[in-house]
Amino acid sequence: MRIVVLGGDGFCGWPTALKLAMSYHDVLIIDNLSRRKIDSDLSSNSLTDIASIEDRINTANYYIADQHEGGYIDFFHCDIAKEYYLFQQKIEQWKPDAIVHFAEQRAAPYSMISEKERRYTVDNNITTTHNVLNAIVDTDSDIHLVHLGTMGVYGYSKDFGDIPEGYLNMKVNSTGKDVDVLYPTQPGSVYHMTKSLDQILFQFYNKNWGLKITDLHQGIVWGTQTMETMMHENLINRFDYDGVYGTVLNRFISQAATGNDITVYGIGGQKRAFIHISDTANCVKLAIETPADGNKVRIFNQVAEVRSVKELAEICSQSSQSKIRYIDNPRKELAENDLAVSNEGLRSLGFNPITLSNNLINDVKFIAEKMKDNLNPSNILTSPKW
Ligand code: NAD
Ligand code: USQ
Repeated sequence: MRIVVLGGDGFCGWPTALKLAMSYHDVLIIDNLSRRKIDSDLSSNSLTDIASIEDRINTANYYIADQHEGGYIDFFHCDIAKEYYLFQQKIEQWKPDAIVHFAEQRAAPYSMISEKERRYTVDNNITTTHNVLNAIVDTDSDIHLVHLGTMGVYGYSKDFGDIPEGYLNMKVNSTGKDVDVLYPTQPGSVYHMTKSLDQILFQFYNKNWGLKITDLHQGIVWGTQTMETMMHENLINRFDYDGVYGTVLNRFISQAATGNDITVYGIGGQKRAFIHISDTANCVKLAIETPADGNKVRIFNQVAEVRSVKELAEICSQSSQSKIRYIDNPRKELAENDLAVSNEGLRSLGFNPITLSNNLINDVKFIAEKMKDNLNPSNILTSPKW
């Protein structure tokens, strides 16, 4: 298949693009490299030394060609929010069967720093998603769009029982009828709010133009390397550990690997859904290879397991000298929550989740230890308060 990966230079996008190209698909990455710029604006960095996009692509194509005929990666620099006509023309010219959309500002803390970041996150994420939908309508409405959404659109509670896949089945009091409604959103940050708004755009473009859309509501991704990114040092994936972009488990593992305290916010009673980075790539591949029809937006929960923050901190502290430090929670969130999530949709396509194990944690710890000189301790507690 011909697949465009928007945001393919990022943490989830790069290993996914590699996986797809190694699976004989032709891949075009479109990215404006804004994440690399945000790193430098925040004086932050990936713990791993990531190669330039040019070196990534050249090395990837060398390894793909060495292993088999078929499959390659190309790159096109474009700001999808600001350069609509350039973007639309590229899609028209390249003729993809599917577009995977990772290209959004994805950190909740970043989206809550100040009005500048709140407005940037809304402008960038909503306009990017809307432009992608328009490019599909204007080019070929048969292109299957696979979007990376988030578990955070649901909020994190069992108020309506186990979290279903996108739609809540309920009985309407006045008519007594059973209906499926889009699950009521409960975003906890401006970033999560943009993902809730994305959902409305998908519902409308599907209803009006019959677009084929899969929205993958993904949990917190952990890990850093996949089989493909391990092939050469130029292919190494990024690893965020800072207080703005670093996500909880990768932060805890890197803190444990470098002898820093493990930073639990509040009492650590928050439960969240997690998925390993290799499974991000696996699930996107499954979703692309079994496309949605245009009858309804297809929503899957892309998660492997639910864990509490405290439980993760204890696992990381047991395997290291680091102690757990409880910090006033910079976020507005419940002190504790209960959570259960269905992942039947992807399982029905063959998803067999990788779950947390000491072996896997050790793989990540190994990278963190190897790269520990890159960790700047002053970047650990940089979250804004909201
Ligand atoms: P990332 O910041 O590492 O990557 C995003 C990429 O998109 C970057 O390379 C960036 O340069 C690019 N981009 C952003 N705006 C763009 C624009 N206007 N035009 C072109 N390129 C643009 O983020 P990630 O962790 O890889 O996340 C990818 C997607 O997956 C996001 O939509 C995020 O919401 C979702 N997701 C991530 C996680 C996680 O734990 N990392 C969990 C759930 C969902
Ligand atoms: N937390 C700590 N200590 C830390 C960092 C975080 O206790 O050092 C806690 C937070 O308070 C929160 C939980 O860990 O309760 C998760 O925080 P996070 O930063 O790992 O995740 P979050 O902000 O929710 O965002 C991440 C990604 C986002 C994605 C989301 C999936 O950055 O792109 O959408 O995970 S989900 O959480 O399932 O909505």
